[in-house]
Amino acid sequence: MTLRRLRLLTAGESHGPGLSGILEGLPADLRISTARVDKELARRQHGYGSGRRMRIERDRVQWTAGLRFGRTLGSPLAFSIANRDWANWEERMSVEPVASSRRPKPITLARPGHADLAGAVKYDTGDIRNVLERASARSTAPRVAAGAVCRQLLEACHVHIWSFVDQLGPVRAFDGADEPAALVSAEWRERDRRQPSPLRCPDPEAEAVMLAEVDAAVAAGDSVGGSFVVVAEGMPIGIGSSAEWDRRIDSAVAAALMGIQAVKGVEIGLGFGAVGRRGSEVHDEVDPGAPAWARKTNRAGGTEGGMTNGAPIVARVGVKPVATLRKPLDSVDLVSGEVRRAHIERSDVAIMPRAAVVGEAMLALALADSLLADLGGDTMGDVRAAVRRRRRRSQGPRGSAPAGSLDALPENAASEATELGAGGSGS
Ligand code: EPS
Repeated sequence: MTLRRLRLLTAGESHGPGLSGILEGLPADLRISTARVDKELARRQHGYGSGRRMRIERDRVQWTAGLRFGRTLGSPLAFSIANRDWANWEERMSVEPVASSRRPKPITLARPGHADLAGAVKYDTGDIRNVLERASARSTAPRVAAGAVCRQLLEACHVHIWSFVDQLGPVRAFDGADEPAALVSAEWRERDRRQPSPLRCPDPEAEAVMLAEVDAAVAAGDSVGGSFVVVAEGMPIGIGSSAEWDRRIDSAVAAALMGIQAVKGVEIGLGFGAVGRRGSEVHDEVDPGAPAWARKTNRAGGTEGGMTNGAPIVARVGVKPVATLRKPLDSVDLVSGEVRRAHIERSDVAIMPRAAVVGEAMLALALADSLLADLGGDTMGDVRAAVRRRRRRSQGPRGSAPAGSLDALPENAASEATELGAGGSGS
């Protein structure tokens, strides 16, 4: 699945000199706050269960192209993020040739669950470091920077994205409620932006048990996974398409989220929870008293027929435990064929709070792309005007907009009324 209008290319090894990205296809005149991008990069570094590496890095974006006076030019936006840890790896990860006597011992014991083994076969290398450096979750940093740009575009269109951790290991928040996002308080969301809790879980009782679960995994030399929920509020109705599988908004959202390291599953709305229920317990009735075709429930997670339906887009993302274990599983040496314990790298034990921030970035990228692909626009003025038009024709039945306003009518009806003169068809 590729993006339809935007293009994002990222590069960088985890312990190389730095990370880079190019985001192409943005409209001109989008105001970009660098502080906002850096804030998202800092959020990606926060969380209980992170390894020592996060104490070394202070991720900051450095723009190298595409901006003038803080606004996009419509040209490719290019940026870099330094790896502070590079100072400790200059020889081991040297870009220039190094005599074989000075090279580090190759890594030959693949970690089950990591890219190590398949990558070593694919690239025909006897040193797994050549694979793991790029497979590292460090490569999510430039994705978060690009996502922070997309998020600013979405916010200019009144679309807001947030997330929370809803499961860590076996511990699930809100007793596995159908619509956990609806149970998160505005206060928690506000506090999460300013001073996030250690695991970014909005159910404090569950979070206390989750913290103990991380400690238990550390003590056992093991790792834990979990799931997070990511939400986008304010998407206009009808973005995506039922006309073809690769235009469905669900495909774009799932592909963007599945592309995050360690992700093994994505559910939209009830997801797999819908399969055992009758239709009457799954589909969302329109709330006749509410404007803009709002629903009484949001079990669909904001998508129907491959299109946004105006309700918040809600995706739950399942993340497997980190593959590097202090007490490693068995492996087979790539060269000697000996059975030995898998390689140990410095690593995280639990990545849930950070993975959720990456999920926000990927959702922002997918939604900004779909919005731009569907509504077009070379400038932010064009994009905003198109979003406004779409919102006008999404207001719902007559009566939810001021009486006599053409905005109260679906857009086709409105233009028909204009053509026919006041009073519409008169029939
Ligand atoms: C990672 C291992 C750890 C993580 C890294 C992902 O790095 P290191 O081997 O340097 O300790 O900290 O994530 C990041 C550096 C990051 O910025 O997210 C891995 O094996 O994927």
